[in-house]
Amino acid sequence: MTTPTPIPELDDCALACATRLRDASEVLLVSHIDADGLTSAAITARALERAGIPFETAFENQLDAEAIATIAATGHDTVLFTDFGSGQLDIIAEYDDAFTPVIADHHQPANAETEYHLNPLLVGIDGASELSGAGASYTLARALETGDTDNRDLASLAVVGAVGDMQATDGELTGANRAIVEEGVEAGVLDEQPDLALYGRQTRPLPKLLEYSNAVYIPGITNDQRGSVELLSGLAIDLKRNGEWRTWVDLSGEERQTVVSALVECALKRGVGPDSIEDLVATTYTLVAEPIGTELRDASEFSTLLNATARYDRADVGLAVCLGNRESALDRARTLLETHRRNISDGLQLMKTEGVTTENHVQWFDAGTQIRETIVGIVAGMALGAENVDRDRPIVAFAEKSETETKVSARGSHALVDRGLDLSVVMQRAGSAVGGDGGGHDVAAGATIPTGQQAAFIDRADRIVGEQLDG
Ligand SMILES: [Mn+2]
Repeated sequence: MTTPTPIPELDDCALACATRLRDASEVLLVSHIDADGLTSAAITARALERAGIPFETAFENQLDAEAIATIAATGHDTVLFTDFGSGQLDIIAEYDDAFTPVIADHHQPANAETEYHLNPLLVGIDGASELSGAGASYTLARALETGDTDNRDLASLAVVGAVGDMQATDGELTGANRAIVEEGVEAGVLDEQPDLALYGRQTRPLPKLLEYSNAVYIPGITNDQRGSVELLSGLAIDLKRNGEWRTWVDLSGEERQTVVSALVECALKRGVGPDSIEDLVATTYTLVAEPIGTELRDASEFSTLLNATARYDRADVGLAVCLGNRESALDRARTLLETHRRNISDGLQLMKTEGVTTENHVQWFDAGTQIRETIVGIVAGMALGAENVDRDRPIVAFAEKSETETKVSARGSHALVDRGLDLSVVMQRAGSAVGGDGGGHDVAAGATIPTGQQAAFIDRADRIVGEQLDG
């Protein structure tokens, strides 16, 4: 591999895994279906191909006992797991006669050991904020380099994976992720700049960029189409070109500065605190080899496009886009993203018309089968910024997962987290109290519970949130 390496702590392990893969006659690559898992698969697929190692690819939403049994039955003697595998080591170990596992993951390992196990947690690197599945896969890809191959161009996909895995803290990637960013910049595939932290800089019409700015809630702008257009119209900027709305990346540096100043002034006037104002600026990661004005150019938009393919079970489409298919796969991915956006807006509309139920400390909504369980969390997060929905209470939304299971998604605000809210604890405790389980992050978390337990769950969750906010 090309030296220096980005994460020296993982070098020995990455080299051992790479050597084992090279010794295999062929490999089954199995990855998780989400933005991090898709980029993990793309990175390792590219590296295996460059190393001349034959492989097949498969995806799983959940690596459970049944999925592992199916994998074992395929008869491959080497199976490479990316973005999962560590948490299922105990089950995988049962098949040591069937195949040799090689794992590149960043999740908490189960209580079992295996020889080829690449995971930042094993060397004291945080797997939640410092290295993603795609980052672990990138480390492996670097170790798979031979002769004159250079896999550093894959750093851009590793960054898309990390961003998609929500690893950015305070608006930027840190720790081992940072080392990967630096390699990408050196390899000429990435650029990083502080910029407006709004989603859609490459593709969204300017008013939509502001209107959908739910990272920082600005009264009269966020979720307010008229307010967003009004603010922009008052500036000395041409908002349209050839009859089409311009996008953020169409603006000159000076024009961007004008918008930022106006936005900050407006936010301050409407009572947005200085901490939130700071959140308006973040480090943005640009994939410089991709065309300007496309989703692929911005790490955050790219990861959203991948998530859209994953949520509708089209991992094949997401992988093809990562691997450079810019025709049918990209078209298909964009169609999926459009469908995804329509489903979200239908979901929001449903919440708006039916209304949420307010308890002492939480508010909730049961979508039943009317919102897909894969997007109910996004809808809940967006509803939290909408009119008629209180921003001082976390929102809990239910959607049917199967006949027996219900998905729970909870979303809070940073202001609530500052007051003590930790939804991961809420989901975990209320979930296990009703016979399910849950977890996640302080501001966004989820659970799966037996259908019919919604009321009992809300009762528990309401009490726990009350304790957190009082404490
Ligand atoms: Mn991951």
